[in-house]
Amino acid sequence: MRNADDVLLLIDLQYDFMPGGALAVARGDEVVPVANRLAQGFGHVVLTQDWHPVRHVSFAANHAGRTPFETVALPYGEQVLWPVHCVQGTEGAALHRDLDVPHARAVIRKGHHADVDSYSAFLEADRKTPTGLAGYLREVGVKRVYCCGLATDYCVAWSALDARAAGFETVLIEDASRAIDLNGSLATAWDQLRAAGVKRAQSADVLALSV
Ligand code: VGL
Ligand code: ZN
Repeated sequence: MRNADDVLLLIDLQYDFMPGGALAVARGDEVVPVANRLAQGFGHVVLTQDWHPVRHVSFAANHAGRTPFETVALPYGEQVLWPVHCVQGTEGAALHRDLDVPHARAVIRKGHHADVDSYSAFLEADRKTPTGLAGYLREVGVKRVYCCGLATDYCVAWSALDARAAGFETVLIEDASRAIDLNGSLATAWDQLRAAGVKRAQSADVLALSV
């Protein structure tokens, strides 16, 4: 079992990111059993849920003449336009039923402001509105954050970079994550993660307590 100052952050294990979902990540369902195994080794687990209002600014359907996977310029920067996904209260926004983490202590819902996206579990896409997760983790004495889930190159990478920026030692568990990989986004994400000092690990090593 991991120390009390470690947390496992399981990102967006929701139906819309699974094969057949609105924003399907290839082989995204394969990470659920890996996440379950990892969670058994952690006393402290936190989940996230992408949780958008139906009029969310990240949905291509809310921009006349735009189609998914194009980008638009928004006041806070460039935004990829996505298919409608993870709408609050829908089946697609629900956590996968096979996720077996009854001891998860908190669920952070993100992307709930209609005008701002939030890939990161820590900071919204305006890069200044906090979700409160950093404060919560600090208050309960967490020092190290293990991140995994969906998608490696968006919500997992952004969460890991922000965990690191908030001063936590940060590890991204590669085989417990799957990527969207849009226009080279996976390679770019790994470059940024490496430069920021986020460690790259495999679940077997994390379970063996060697990372
Ligand atoms: C995500 C795109 C849009 C993710 C969420 O969970 O990686 N990606 N919303
Ligand atoms: Zn989203």
